[in-house]
Amino acid sequence: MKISHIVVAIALTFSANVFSQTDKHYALSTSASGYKVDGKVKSTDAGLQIPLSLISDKKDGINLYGNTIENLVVDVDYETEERLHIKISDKEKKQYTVPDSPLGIERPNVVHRAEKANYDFQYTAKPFSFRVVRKSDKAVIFDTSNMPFVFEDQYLELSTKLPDDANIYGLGEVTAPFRRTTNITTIWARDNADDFYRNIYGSHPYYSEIRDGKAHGVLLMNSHGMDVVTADNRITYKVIGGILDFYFFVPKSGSPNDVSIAYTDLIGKPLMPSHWMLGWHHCRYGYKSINDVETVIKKYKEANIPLQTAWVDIDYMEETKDFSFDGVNFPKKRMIALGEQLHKEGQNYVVMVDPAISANTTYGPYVRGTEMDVWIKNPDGSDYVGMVWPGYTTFPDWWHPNASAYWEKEIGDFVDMLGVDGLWIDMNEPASFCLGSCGSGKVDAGKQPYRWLLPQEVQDANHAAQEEALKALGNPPGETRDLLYPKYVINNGGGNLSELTVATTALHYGNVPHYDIHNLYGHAESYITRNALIKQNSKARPFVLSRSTFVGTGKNAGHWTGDNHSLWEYLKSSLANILNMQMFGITYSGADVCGFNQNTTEELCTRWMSIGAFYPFARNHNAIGQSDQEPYLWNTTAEASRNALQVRYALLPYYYTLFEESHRLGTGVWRPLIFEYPQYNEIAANDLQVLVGSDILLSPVLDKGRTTVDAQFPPGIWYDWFTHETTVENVGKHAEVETVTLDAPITHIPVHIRGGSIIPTKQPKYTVGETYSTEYSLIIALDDSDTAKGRLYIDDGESLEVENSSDISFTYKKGKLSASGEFGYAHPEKLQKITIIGKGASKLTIAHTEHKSIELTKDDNSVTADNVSINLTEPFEIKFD
Ligand code: MIG
Repeated sequence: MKISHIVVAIALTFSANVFSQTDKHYALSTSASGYKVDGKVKSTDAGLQIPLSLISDKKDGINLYGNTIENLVVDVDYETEERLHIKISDKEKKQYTVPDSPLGIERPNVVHRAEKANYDFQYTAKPFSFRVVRKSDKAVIFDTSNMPFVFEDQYLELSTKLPDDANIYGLGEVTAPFRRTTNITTIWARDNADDFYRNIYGSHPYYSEIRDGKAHGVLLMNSHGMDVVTADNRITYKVIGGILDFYFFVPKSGSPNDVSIAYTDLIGKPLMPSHWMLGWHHCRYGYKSINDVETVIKKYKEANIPLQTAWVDIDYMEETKDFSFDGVNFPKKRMIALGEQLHKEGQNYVVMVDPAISANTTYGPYVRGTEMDVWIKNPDGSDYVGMVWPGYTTFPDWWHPNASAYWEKEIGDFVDMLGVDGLWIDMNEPASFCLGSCGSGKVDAGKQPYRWLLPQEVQDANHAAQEEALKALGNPPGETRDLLYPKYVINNGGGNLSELTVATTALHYGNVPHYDIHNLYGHAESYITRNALIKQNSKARPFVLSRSTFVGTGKNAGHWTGDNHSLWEYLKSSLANILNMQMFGITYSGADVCGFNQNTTEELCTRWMSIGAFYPFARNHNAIGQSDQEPYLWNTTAEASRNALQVRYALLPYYYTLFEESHRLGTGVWRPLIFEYPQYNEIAANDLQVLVGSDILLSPVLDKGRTTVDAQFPPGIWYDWFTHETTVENVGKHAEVETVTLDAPITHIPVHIRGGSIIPTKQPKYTVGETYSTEYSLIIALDDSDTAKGRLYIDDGESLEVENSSDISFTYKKGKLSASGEFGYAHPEKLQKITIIGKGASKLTIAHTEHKSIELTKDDNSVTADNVSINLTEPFEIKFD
């Protein structure tokens, strides 16, 4: 459906208010002394090593925000053709570095210098600066020259130049337009309801730039708090600890997808979900009893809105204690029975677990954790006490050698008893309701009123007392840094670094202060939780959804973007948030559909269900105290949900194939248009449409009161999913991006298929299992030379270790569809239906002598062959005339 073509290119991006930006965070440290090469540059196994020392002639240029470190070492490793590693560290190796372990990042062991690298490394000796040049087009992709370079114990600063109006993507986690505009991105894991432009749950000091159609990526592997300024033709890193450990990703092709592949080669590939995880999920915080949950499941069914997974939030717990049940409203027996019932219906079950453990000597998980000594500690070695939902709590220290065993037991027993299919790990920034420590010795102190429920004077008094207590605890022994109040104050949305989290002075195993490790806490929990689930059931792919994430978390867990609001701005920004996660290698990700905080409206929830149905991880979720938002509550919402979910479920094999690609290569399941068509700068900022893989284009309505969408179409042919009409035919050498106004009445979301693609589908049913048990269909969408290509991946959809699988390539050329590839999947899978869309398709016929059973039906722009009945267990060809 299209209304009109508009020739002018318009910029499609969501806009949000930029908060006031202070000069301090923007400013460069212009008085900095800088460094010079001092000594012999050595060649090493994988590259070279450059010794640096401080240029000491400038007295005012040292100790800007900490203690200047005089001697540095630059290790330049040509790790692979596509990956350059530049590590600038203190010679004495005292600065904290991200651990080389699954609780940090497991680094590849590089022993040879890559031949024929796609990049050049160049440097100047005095002052020291370096450049990274992409060989193919001589583009200088990183250049630190003529800008301050500061290396202190609590302050690192380094900048690179950028061209005018550069296309920068990534850096987070933050709610902001996908293409970064002038801003500061602060990185410090924080429990916050998705404030625009402020730091929230996860930490990803990674960006990708697309310049003249070519992309590269840059990671700063550092777990400390930082501000990253993207302004004034530069990127400036301002980091409050650690080292400057950079990785550059420079694939030869310059394709943004290849940058994602190179990035995940280093950080780990995204997890492979099971079939069921790709179905529709429903959740809410604030169901009053298990009856509510059962009613929701029933009403979904009555409304024929497919529901795959029912979730239960912390409501089920007794006094919000992990691994316990509210005996009146969510009795254990009925919670177990709910799981059994769901499984009987082919549905699934997920519940929440928080990391904080109620500090109570009558509570098993606390007693056992104390015996195993797994808690984060105060500087004096006593157990650190914070406060979360159950009142005073301790926090597992994931780096303690007993932590995995502890969690395996608690998680394992619980999951085994309850029969859930996965865990949702929340509050792992970690969130805690005091400013740092709530004061030690609060074990058995009972449940306290949440701080926001107290009168303001009491809150202020408590806050002041907590700050005093925090200061009184002092620094860990031997610590020389100011961990509580570092002189460079990052632009943390929460203020003090220890605000609403564990104190930066608290200690992890090996006397590592929380200051250094804060951003890794949720990442570490996700790894240990995943492994605990695997221990409990080594056959099925584990399901973990984590709120806090770090570089590489995507291999352990999926992510939801946290507490958004039921507002149109948040519907819009959800697309950019998810696209960011795709880049960060957390491809199984989504936002709370219909909005978490505040009350949704029928129209907003309807539009949100329509696009939410296509989120890689698709779940409706609501906050406590907000009006209900189950999609069956309004007729239009119910209809829109059925419409969109039918497409989602039809596309399950396509999604699953994309997830397999993502798991193997690291590419996004959702992709911004610019990642597929990097040569067209007019789509560089478009974050209001997305591609699923490269072949399905979604153009949702994201504004109140609108029933049309101004959609950008990259060159090519684009067919309407529902009508098979050609919406855009824009081919030839001089084809440009075309903007089309699409009709989108309230229950409709425009979905387009790219000409040139072959899409595997199933017949949408109520559950994922039922859908998967139908036979396959193929949609062949022709390009301007009547050809098309596609891929289908098949396995059993649940095994952690895949024993047999099929990887089938389809091509259509000159009227012939052929299938080749690997056919290892043992179960007979049938192809039953083929739809060919494109000019002349409706004139096609088929040789009936060979395929007697086939029935052809024709449309204006397509032909469908039914009863094809071909086994997808071996190569085949089928010819249309
Ligand atoms: O702020 O468990 O982001 O999804 O429903 C309350 C209750 C704690 C925050 C999560 C949200 C969840 C809620 N949790």
